[in-house]
Amino acid sequence: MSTADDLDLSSLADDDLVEQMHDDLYDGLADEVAEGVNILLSRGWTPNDVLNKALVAGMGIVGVDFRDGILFVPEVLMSAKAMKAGMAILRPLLVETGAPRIGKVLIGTVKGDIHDIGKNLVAMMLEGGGFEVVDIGINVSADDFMTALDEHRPDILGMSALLTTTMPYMKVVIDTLKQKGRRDDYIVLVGGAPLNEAFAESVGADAYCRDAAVAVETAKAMISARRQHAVPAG
Ligand code: B1M
Repeated sequence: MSTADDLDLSSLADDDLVEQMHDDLYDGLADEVAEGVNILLSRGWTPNDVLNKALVAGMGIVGVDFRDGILFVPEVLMSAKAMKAGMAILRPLLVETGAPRIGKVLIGTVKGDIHDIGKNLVAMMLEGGGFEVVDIGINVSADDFMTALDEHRPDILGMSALLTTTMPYMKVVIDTLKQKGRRDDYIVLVGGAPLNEAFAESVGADAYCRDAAVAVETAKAMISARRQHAVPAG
């Protein structure tokens, strides 16, 4: 199914609409994806369900065909743009929280890597989970991480990598922290599709986060454990 100009998305039942949104994401149709998001929200879908069932699942289909050489970079860039159009609508809904901030997270995608959809999603969910988030973008060098850590003094450093060729750079950043005697100043969380727990351990991170929800849970648990173990001053 591909979106014809005269297809009225609002006439589709939920399942068909979600399927159509997967197709529209695949075809890089940002306006249609945004419209689909708004329709699902107006039908009472939670922002989380729209995100996971319509957008993230759709991006998974794009990923498979990219891997298999059916889609190429320009097409996937269009899909990424459409994904971001949908995420932009969900963002204010996912991050709204009246609760006091429970900690600060600085997050970036490591040097050599420009994938940012997953990182942006993690940043959004952390904000929704009550964290202040400083997102320093993509292709971030160890020096830039150090400068940003000095400037923002977060509790948690989060790093993202989507390529097997860039994930080892996380060790460069962590080793730089160690050389400066600052490794223990931060909880270091890492994530990205090619990573796993063993990798996180091997580079000296505190934890691997499989997805955005796990990132929020892990960040909360680790902040609370660190605060419990902190020796009171005086
Ligand atoms: Co790229 N790409 N890409 N790509 N791309 C992958 C990653 C790939 C798996 C596709 C494939 O072959 N199947 C493959 C990597 C293979 C490998 O290394 N083993 C690949 C490749 C090869 C490339 C290029 C080299 C292609 C080329 O040029 N020939 C090139 C590299 C560019 C570079 O970075 N230097 C490239 C380029 C691109 C685009 C620019 C076209 C585009 C990125 C656009 C953008 O991000 N703005 C793109 C995309 C979109 C993808 C796929 C299709 C989708 C990634 C995505 O957004 N997923 C991807 C295929 C795939 O992953 N299945 C692919 C959705 C997102 C919600 O999931 O990012 O996994 P994810 O994030 C999750 C978790 O991983 C976790 O939580 C997130 C939310 O639940 N998480 C964290 C992520 N970061 C975290 C940080 C944390 C915690 C959790 O910190 C605490």
